[in-house]
Amino acid sequence: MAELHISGELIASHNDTLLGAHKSDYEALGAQLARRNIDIDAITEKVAGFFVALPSWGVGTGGTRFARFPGLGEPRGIFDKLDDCAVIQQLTRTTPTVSLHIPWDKADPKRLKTHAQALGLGFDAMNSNTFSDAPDQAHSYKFGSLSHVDAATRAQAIEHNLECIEIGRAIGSKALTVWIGDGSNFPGQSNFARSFERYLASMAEIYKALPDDWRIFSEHKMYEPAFYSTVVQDWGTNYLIAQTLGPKALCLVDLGHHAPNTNIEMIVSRLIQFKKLGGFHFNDSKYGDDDLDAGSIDPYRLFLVFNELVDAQDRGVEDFNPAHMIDQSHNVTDPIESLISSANEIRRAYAQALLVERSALSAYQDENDALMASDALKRAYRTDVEPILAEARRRSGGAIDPIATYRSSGYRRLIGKERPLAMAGGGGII
Ligand code: LRH
Ligand code: MN
Ligand code: MN
Repeated sequence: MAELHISGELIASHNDTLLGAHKSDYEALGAQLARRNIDIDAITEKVAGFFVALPSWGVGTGGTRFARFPGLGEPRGIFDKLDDCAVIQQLTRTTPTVSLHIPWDKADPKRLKTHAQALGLGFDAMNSNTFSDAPDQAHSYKFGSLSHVDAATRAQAIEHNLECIEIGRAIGSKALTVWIGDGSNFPGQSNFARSFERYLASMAEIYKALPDDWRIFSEHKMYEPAFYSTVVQDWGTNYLIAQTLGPKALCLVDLGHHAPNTNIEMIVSRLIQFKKLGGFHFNDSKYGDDDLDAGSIDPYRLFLVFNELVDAQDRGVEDFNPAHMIDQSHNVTDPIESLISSANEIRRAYAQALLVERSALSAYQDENDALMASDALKRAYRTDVEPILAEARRRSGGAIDPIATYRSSGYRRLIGKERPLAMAGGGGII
């Protein structure tokens, strides 16, 4: 039977020591925001209602193409991963769901559900994997999967996605995320049009099997593992996919899957405008699909993405319900600490975006006052919203300082004794 690892008393006693300073910081910020006609409690409430899903594969050490350095107490499989995710949720109250990757996390759905429920966790989108070969599969994905030239290989990849939907149905998921590694390394290696036709036909089969209340997210990525071309390379192709498949098909934006300097927030805006934004894989990057911690490299970009989301919310865009998920690879930090910090950074960007004075911004735009328009964003971004984030966590039973509380819990040391230093249970080198 699963049990929570961080005691409520530990969180409470840690919070007690910080409460005095926290209260005065919150009051000071409240007074500052009141001068801007912003009610701090209304913002805190919104922030406390914002959640982001954890990637099951993120709680193990990731690794690179060159090496993997396992850490102490690596999860041995999905049940350990869920235990680690529960610790993050207990402390942050920001991450109540986990996104599974099949076959890495394949297990009896009943056990999955019971274990997660006992930890107070639910499941977000399912992720299929046709970018690597499972030990027992008949056809290799070396030369592609859903777009493969061979019909039997495509059928196998379709079947795998259908199985992901079945597992997802049994555990309460409502979406399937499909990312494929299909592409080519040499000009001429594959026919762009034909491979895309094959991909669309395969996706149409998966779409047909989608329950009515499910959504399917296609995830684009410019390169890697294919280095000359990929079948779903950018948001334009992704939009065509979603449009061709139908209303339950939407685009997933992984922040790391674009060329450096791409204006991602504008892609987000376009997808919202044409009702095809499905959700996000949050992470940060400097060069490529670095899978670094959200907000660690370019927090302003993260804020600008959230600025678009809040703008859409404010404009009352219909059926606007993007999925928020983290997709990171942790190599030099304790993955639990990285995920705690990333969840906080994502909420920070949201809180800052909520502070943008939108009617003033809109007036500056209409007057072509570029400087003041930019300043309206900067003013929100410059605001230190940490007291709001801490208060949102505290009010929901989480920790004012989650990393310090986590460190003092000794969780990593404890599980280090239980879990032998070995290979992580799947979800390695991506
Ligand atoms: C591909 C990707 C995709 C996979 C995950 C492990 O780079 O972003 O979302 O499912 O990494
Ligand atoms: Mn991703
Ligand atoms: Mn990626």
